[in-house]
Amino acid sequence: MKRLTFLLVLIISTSVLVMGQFKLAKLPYKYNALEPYIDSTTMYIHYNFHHQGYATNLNKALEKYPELYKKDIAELLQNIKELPADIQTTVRNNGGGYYNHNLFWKMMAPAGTTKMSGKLEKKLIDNFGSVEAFKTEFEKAGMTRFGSGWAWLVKVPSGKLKISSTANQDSPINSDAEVKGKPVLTLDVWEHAYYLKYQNKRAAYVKAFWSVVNWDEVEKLIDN
Ligand code: MN3
Repeated sequence: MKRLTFLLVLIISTSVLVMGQFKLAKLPYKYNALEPYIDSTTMYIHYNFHHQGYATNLNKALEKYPELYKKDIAELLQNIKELPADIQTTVRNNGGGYYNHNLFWKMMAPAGTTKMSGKLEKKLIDNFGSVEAFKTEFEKAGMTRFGSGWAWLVKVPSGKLKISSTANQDSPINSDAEVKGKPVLTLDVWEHAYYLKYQNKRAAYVKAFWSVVNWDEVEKLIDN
């Protein structure tokens, strides 16, 4: 009986501890759902090792400051300079990686399951002149990012849509972002996101991305 009580206390206290930490959002589709544009092995490794790695490193860095587990990740990233100095870089890089990938998975869907609505099309035309011009500018942001980083479509505070790119795991919510605002579409252009299938051909990966964009999610993010 004593042993059972001990075990129960152990299980409950461990789960309370784990519950407070940052966990990956569940992948909204199967690993092979974005084939052939994004292959299943890349999805599996990207989610379970890269994304999980950022979450694990973030949680480990916050061990000294467990009250921070209760904060929203976006709030931590928006206020990095107010965090203890010894964890600022880890939160920026690993917290950024944790946050960015949670967004990225949601912004994709199996090919053919969503379609750009007339309303969204009009919004893109209003902001960029044409849907083609929007796509070209977004592709360019992904292609010209030297090294590792992300391409973004951002809703800036005035309500306008802008395209940007960030290095490493930075994002438009960082207080020092060049284009600050709400991310409404993003593409991971780290080599780990495409190398197994596309090797050095980043352009082919960036173009393939259009087949798996979740346009419903993009529209929802722009509207809310
Ligand atoms: Mn990645």
